[in-house]
Amino acid sequence: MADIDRVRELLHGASKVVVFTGAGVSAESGIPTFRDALTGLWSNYEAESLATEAGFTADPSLVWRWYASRRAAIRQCEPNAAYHAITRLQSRVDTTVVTQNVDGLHARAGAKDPIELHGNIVRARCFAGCGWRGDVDALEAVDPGVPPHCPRCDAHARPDVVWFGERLSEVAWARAEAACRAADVCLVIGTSGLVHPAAGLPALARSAGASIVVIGPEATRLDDIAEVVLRGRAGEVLPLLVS
Ligand code: BV8
Ligand code: ZN
Repeated sequence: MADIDRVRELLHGASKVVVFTGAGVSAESGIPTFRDALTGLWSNYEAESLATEAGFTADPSLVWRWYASRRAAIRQCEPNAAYHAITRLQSRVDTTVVTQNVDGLHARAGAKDPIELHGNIVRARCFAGCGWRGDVDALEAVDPGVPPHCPRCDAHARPDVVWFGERLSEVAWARAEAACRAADVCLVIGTSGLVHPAAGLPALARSAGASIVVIGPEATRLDDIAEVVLRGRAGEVLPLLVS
Protein backbone atom coordinates (compact mmCIF):
# COMPACT_ATOMS: atom_id res chain seq x y z
CA MET A 1 0.00 0.00 0.00
CA ALA A 2 1.29 3.46 -0.87
CA ASP A 3 2.36 5.54 2.12
CA ILE A 4 -0.33 8.14 1.45
CA ASP A 5 -3.01 5.41 1.50
CA ARG A 6 -1.53 4.05 4.74
CA VAL A 7 -1.87 7.49 6.36
CA ARG A 8 -5.41 7.91 5.01
CA GLU A 9 -6.25 4.55 6.58
CA LEU A 10 -4.67 5.59 9.91
CA LEU A 11 -6.73 8.81 9.93
CA HIS A 12 -9.89 6.91 8.96
CA GLY A 13 -9.48 4.59 11.92
CA ALA A 14 -8.56 7.31 14.42
CA SER A 15 -10.94 8.74 16.97
CA LYS A 16 -8.43 11.33 18.26
CA VAL A 17 -5.79 13.12 16.17
CA VAL A 18 -3.08 15.67 17.04
CA VAL A 19 -1.67 17.88 14.28
CA PHE A 20 1.72 19.22 15.44
CA THR A 21 3.03 21.99 13.17
CA GLY A 22 6.17 24.08 12.73
CA ALA A 23 7.36 26.89 10.49
CA GLY A 24 7.36 24.66 7.39
CA VAL A 25 3.53 24.75 7.24
CA SER A 26 3.77 28.52 6.68
CA ALA A 27 6.57 28.31 4.07
CA GLU A 28 4.10 28.08 1.15
CA SER A 29 2.28 31.12 2.51
CA GLY A 30 5.51 33.05 1.94
CA ILE A 31 6.67 33.17 5.57
CA PRO A 32 10.33 32.08 5.74
CA THR A 33 10.94 29.16 8.11
CA PHE A 34 12.50 30.06 11.41
CA ARG A 35 16.01 29.33 10.29
CA ASP A 36 15.49 31.21 7.01
CA ALA A 37 13.74 34.11 8.79
CA LEU A 38 17.14 35.70 9.34
CA THR A 39 17.54 36.61 5.69
CA GLY A 40 18.52 39.97 4.29
CA LEU A 41 18.51 42.73 6.89
CA TRP A 42 18.59 40.22 9.73
CA SER A 43 21.18 37.89 8.22
CA ASN A 44 23.90 38.96 10.65
CA TYR A 45 21.83 38.21 13.74
CA GLU A 46 21.21 34.78 15.27
CA ALA A 47 17.53 34.03 16.00
CA GLU A 48 18.72 32.68 19.30
CA SER A 49 20.13 36.13 20.14
CA LEU A 50 17.23 38.31 18.94
CA ALA A 51 14.48 36.06 20.31
CA THR A 52 15.71 36.29 23.90
CA GLU A 53 15.12 38.46 26.97
CA ALA A 54 18.84 39.39 26.96
CA GLY A 55 18.58 40.45 23.31
CA PHE A 56 15.57 42.64 24.07
CA THR A 57 17.18 44.14 27.18
CA ALA A 58 20.35 44.92 25.21
CA ASP A 59 18.49 46.63 22.37
CA PRO A 60 14.69 46.82 22.74
CA SER A 61 14.31 48.85 19.57
CA LEU A 62 16.27 46.37 17.38
CA VAL A 63 14.26 43.40 18.64
CA TRP A 64 10.97 45.31 18.41
CA ARG A 65 11.79 46.27 14.77
CA TRP A 66 12.58 42.62 13.94
CA TYR A 67 9.16 41.59 15.21
CA ALA A 68 7.45 44.57 13.51
CA SER A 69 9.02 43.53 10.18
CA ARG A 70 7.88 39.91 10.69
CA ARG A 71 4.35 41.11 11.55
CA ALA A 72 4.27 43.29 8.42
CA ALA A 73 5.35 40.29 6.29
CA ILE A 74 2.75 38.02 7.93
CA ARG A 75 -0.02 40.57 7.29
CA GLN A 76 0.68 40.17 3.52
CA CYS A 77 0.32 36.37 3.74
CA GLU A 78 -2.67 34.05 3.54
CA PRO A 79 -3.03 30.54 4.99
CA ASN A 80 -2.07 28.02 2.28
CA ALA A 81 -3.81 24.77 1.25
CA ALA A 82 -2.16 22.85 4.11
CA TYR A 83 -3.83 25.10 6.69
CA HIS A 84 -7.24 24.71 5.05
CA ALA A 85 -6.84 20.92 4.92
CA ILE A 86 -5.94 20.86 8.64
CA THR A 87 -9.06 22.91 9.43
CA ARG A 88 -11.15 20.48 7.29
CA LEU A 89 -9.64 17.56 9.23
CA GLN A 90 -10.96 19.12 12.43
CA SER A 91 -14.49 18.90 10.99
CA ARG A 92 -14.04 15.17 10.22
CA VAL A 93 -12.41 13.81 13.38
CA ASP A 94 -11.61 15.06 16.91
CA THR A 95 -8.37 16.90 16.08
CA THR A 96 -6.23 19.12 18.33
CA VAL A 97 -3.92 21.56 16.56
CA VAL A 98 -0.65 22.15 18.47
CA THR A 99 1.62 24.70 16.78
CA GLN A 100 5.10 26.08 17.39
CA ASN A 101 4.31 28.92 14.98
CA VAL A 102 3.65 32.44 16.21
CA ASP A 103 2.14 33.70 12.93
CA GLY A 104 -1.50 32.99 13.82
CA LEU A 105 -2.25 31.33 10.44
CA HIS A 106 -4.09 28.33 11.96
CA ALA A 107 -6.63 30.69 13.54
CA ARG A 108 -6.90 32.69 10.30
CA ALA A 109 -7.64 29.41 8.46
CA GLY A 110 -10.54 28.82 10.84
CA ALA A 111 -8.88 26.15 12.99
CA LYS A 112 -10.74 25.52 16.24
CA ASP A 113 -8.81 26.53 19.35
CA PRO A 114 -5.22 26.02 18.11
CA ILE A 115 -2.67 25.62 20.96
CA GLU A 116 0.05 28.23 20.32
CA LEU A 117 2.95 26.79 22.33
CA HIS A 118 5.30 29.69 21.51
CA GLY A 119 2.73 32.51 21.70
CA ASN A 120 1.55 34.84 18.98
CA ILE A 121 3.43 37.66 17.29
CA VAL A 122 0.38 39.93 16.98
CA ARG A 123 0.02 40.11 20.78
CA ALA A 124 2.20 42.03 23.21
CA ARG A 125 2.61 41.85 26.99
CA CYS A 126 4.25 43.87 29.73
CA PHE A 127 8.05 43.33 29.89
CA ALA A 128 7.99 44.08 33.63
CA GLY A 129 5.39 41.37 34.18
CA CYS A 130 2.57 43.52 35.61
CA GLY A 131 0.13 41.21 33.85
CA TRP A 132 -1.00 43.46 31.01
CA ARG A 133 -1.43 41.63 27.66
CA GLY A 134 -3.08 42.84 24.45
CA ASP A 135 -2.95 43.31 20.69
CA VAL A 136 0.11 45.06 19.33
CA ASP A 137 -2.15 47.14 17.04
CA ALA A 138 -3.86 48.60 20.12
CA LEU A 139 -0.39 49.65 21.29
CA GLU A 140 1.50 50.60 18.13
CA ALA A 141 3.73 53.48 19.07
CA VAL A 142 3.96 56.67 17.08
CA ASP A 143 7.37 55.41 15.90
CA PRO A 144 7.04 51.70 15.00
CA GLY A 145 10.78 51.33 15.63
CA VAL A 146 10.44 52.15 19.33
CA PRO A 147 8.89 49.49 21.58
CA PRO A 148 5.68 51.00 23.03
CA HIS A 149 5.08 51.15 26.76
CA CYS A 150 2.77 49.02 28.85
CA PRO A 151 -0.54 50.93 29.16
CA ARG A 152 -0.80 49.82 32.79
CA CYS A 153 2.64 50.40 34.33
CA ASP A 154 4.63 52.23 31.64
CA ALA A 155 7.43 49.62 31.47
CA HIS A 156 8.41 48.39 27.99
CA ALA A 157 5.91 46.25 26.11
CA ARG A 158 7.35 43.09 24.53
CA PRO A 159 6.12 40.56 21.96
CA ASP A 160 3.86 37.95 23.61
CA VAL A 161 5.98 35.03 22.38
CA VAL A 162 8.15 32.47 24.20
CA TRP A 163 11.80 33.46 23.80
CA PHE A 164 14.73 31.04 23.98
CA GLY A 165 15.47 30.35 27.63
CA GLU A 166 11.85 31.09 28.64
CA ARG A 167 9.37 28.50 29.79
CA LEU A 168 6.22 27.74 27.84
CA SER A 169 2.79 28.60 29.23
CA GLU A 170 1.81 25.85 31.65
CA VAL A 171 -1.79 25.95 30.47
CA ALA A 172 -0.81 25.52 26.81
CA TRP A 173 1.69 22.79 27.67
CA ALA A 174 -0.81 20.86 29.76
CA ARG A 175 -3.43 21.01 26.99
CA ALA A 176 -0.89 19.89 24.37
CA GLU A 177 0.45 17.08 26.56
CA ALA A 178 -3.04 15.76 27.33
CA ALA A 179 -3.97 15.80 23.62
CA CYS A 180 -0.76 13.90 22.71
CA ARG A 181 -1.36 11.29 25.42
CA ALA A 182 -4.87 10.63 24.08
CA ALA A 183 -4.04 10.65 20.35
CA ASP A 184 -4.38 7.64 18.03
CA VAL A 185 -2.49 9.50 15.26
CA CYS A 186 -0.08 12.45 15.46
CA LEU A 187 0.66 14.27 12.18
CA VAL A 188 4.02 16.09 12.53
CA ILE A 189 4.14 18.72 9.78
CA GLY A 190 6.80 21.25 8.78
CA THR A 191 9.10 21.07 11.78
CA SER A 192 12.79 20.23 12.02
CA GLY A 193 12.20 18.87 15.54
CA LEU A 194 15.09 20.94 16.91
CA VAL A 195 13.35 23.19 19.41
CA HIS A 196 12.54 21.74 22.84
CA PRO A 197 10.44 21.10 24.84
CA ALA A 198 7.89 21.34 21.94
CA ALA A 199 9.77 18.80 19.79
CA GLY A 200 9.35 16.22 22.58
CA LEU A 201 5.56 16.08 22.15
CA PRO A 202 5.44 13.60 19.22
CA ALA A 203 7.60 11.13 21.18
CA LEU A 204 5.18 11.52 24.10
CA ALA A 205 2.27 10.72 21.77
CA ARG A 206 4.12 7.67 20.46
CA SER A 207 4.89 6.42 23.98
CA ALA A 208 1.15 6.61 24.66
CA GLY A 209 0.42 4.48 21.60
CA ALA A 210 -0.10 7.00 18.79
CA SER A 211 1.02 6.35 15.21
CA ILE A 212 3.41 9.13 14.18
CA VAL A 213 3.34 10.50 10.62
CA VAL A 214 6.07 13.01 9.64
CA ILE A 215 5.36 15.27 6.65
CA GLY A 216 7.99 17.55 5.09
CA PRO A 217 10.41 17.92 2.16
CA GLU A 218 13.62 17.13 4.08
CA ALA A 219 14.78 14.76 6.80
CA THR A 220 13.95 15.88 10.34
CA ARG A 221 14.96 14.90 13.89
CA LEU A 222 11.58 13.22 14.26
CA ASP A 223 11.80 10.87 11.26
CA ASP A 224 13.16 8.04 13.41
CA ILE A 225 10.00 7.84 15.54
CA ALA A 226 7.69 7.97 12.50
CA GLU A 227 5.59 5.02 11.38
CA VAL A 228 5.25 6.76 8.00
CA VAL A 229 7.28 9.63 6.51
CA LEU A 230 5.62 11.51 3.64
CA ARG A 231 8.40 13.42 1.79
CA GLY A 232 6.77 16.47 0.29
CA ARG A 233 5.52 19.97 0.88
CA ALA A 234 2.64 20.46 3.28
CA GLY A 235 0.59 22.41 0.69
CA GLU A 236 0.72 19.39 -1.65
CA VAL A 237 0.45 16.48 0.80
CA LEU A 238 -2.27 17.66 3.21
CA PRO A 239 -4.97 18.19 0.53
CA LEU A 240 -4.28 14.59 -0.63
CA LEU A 241 -4.86 13.35 2.91
CA VAL A 242 -7.97 15.43 3.61
CA SER A 243 -9.72 15.82 0.24
C1 BV8 B 1 13.42 26.56 27.41
C2 BV8 B 1 9.00 32.15 19.39
C3 BV8 B 1 14.26 26.58 29.63
C4 BV8 B 1 9.96 33.28 19.20
C5 BV8 B 1 10.39 30.14 19.36
C6 BV8 B 1 20.47 22.38 23.43
C7 BV8 B 1 19.78 21.20 23.19
C8 BV8 B 1 18.39 21.13 23.36
C9 BV8 B 1 17.67 22.27 23.77
C10 BV8 B 1 18.38 23.42 24.01
C11 BV8 B 1 19.76 23.50 23.84
N1 BV8 B 1 20.15 24.76 24.13
C12 BV8 B 1 19.06 25.48 24.48
C13 BV8 B 1 17.99 24.67 24.43
C14 BV8 B 1 16.60 25.02 24.75
C15 BV8 B 1 15.98 25.77 23.60
C16 BV8 B 1 16.11 25.02 22.29
O1 BV8 B 1 15.40 24.06 22.07
N2 BV8 B 1 17.04 25.49 21.43
C17 BV8 B 1 17.26 24.82 20.15
C18 BV8 B 1 17.55 25.87 19.07
C19 BV8 B 1 18.41 23.84 20.30
N3 BV8 B 1 14.58 25.88 23.95
C20 BV8 B 1 14.17 26.94 24.67
O2 BV8 B 1 14.89 27.86 25.00
C21 BV8 B 1 12.73 26.87 25.15
N4 BV8 B 1 12.70 27.23 26.53
O3 BV8 B 1 14.03 25.56 27.17
O4 BV8 B 1 13.42 27.18 28.64
C22 BV8 B 1 13.51 26.64 30.89
C23 BV8 B 1 12.95 25.48 31.39
C24 BV8 B 1 12.28 25.53 32.60
C25 BV8 B 1 12.17 26.75 33.28
C26 BV8 B 1 12.72 27.91 32.75
C27 BV8 B 1 13.40 27.88 31.53
C28 BV8 B 1 11.88 27.89 24.39
C29 BV8 B 1 11.86 27.55 22.92
C30 BV8 B 1 10.90 28.50 22.20
C31 BV8 B 1 11.68 29.50 21.37
N5 BV8 B 1 10.73 30.34 20.62
N6 BV8 B 1 9.52 30.95 18.72
C32 BV8 B 1 9.94 33.78 17.78
O5 BV8 B 1 9.37 33.09 16.90
O6 BV8 B 1 10.55 34.84 17.56
S1 BV8 B 1 10.97 28.77 18.55
C33 BV8 B 1 11.01 29.03 16.85
O7 BV8 B 1 11.59 27.81 16.32
C34 BV8 B 1 9.66 29.10 16.12
O8 BV8 B 1 8.55 29.06 16.97
C35 BV8 B 1 9.68 27.83 15.23
O9 BV8 B 1 8.43 27.29 15.01
C36 BV8 B 1 10.45 26.98 16.10
C37 BV8 B 1 10.89 25.65 15.73
O10 BV8 B 1 11.45 25.60 14.46
P1 BV8 B 1 10.59 24.83 13.33
O11 BV8 B 1 9.16 25.23 13.45
O12 BV8 B 1 10.88 23.38 13.38
O13 BV8 B 1 11.16 25.53 12.06
P2 BV8 B 1 12.53 25.16 11.34
O14 BV8 B 1 12.88 26.33 10.48
O15 BV8 B 1 13.51 24.65 12.33
O16 BV8 B 1 12.13 23.90 10.42
C38 BV8 B 1 11.22 24.10 9.37
C39 BV8 B 1 10.91 22.72 8.83
O17 BV8 B 1 9.93 22.86 7.79
C40 BV8 B 1 12.13 22.04 8.20
O18 BV8 B 1 12.13 20.67 8.57
C41 BV8 B 1 11.86 22.17 6.70
O19 BV8 B 1 12.38 21.09 5.95
C42 BV8 B 1 10.35 22.12 6.67
N7 BV8 B 1 9.73 22.73 5.50
C43 BV8 B 1 10.24 23.71 4.69
N8 BV8 B 1 9.32 23.97 3.71
C44 BV8 B 1 8.24 23.16 3.92
C45 BV8 B 1 8.49 22.39 5.06
N9 BV8 B 1 7.61 21.47 5.53
C46 BV8 B 1 6.46 21.32 4.85
N10 BV8 B 1 6.14 22.03 3.74
C47 BV8 B 1 7.01 22.96 3.25
N11 BV8 B 1 6.68 23.67 2.16
ZN1 ZN C 1 3.03 46.70 32.86
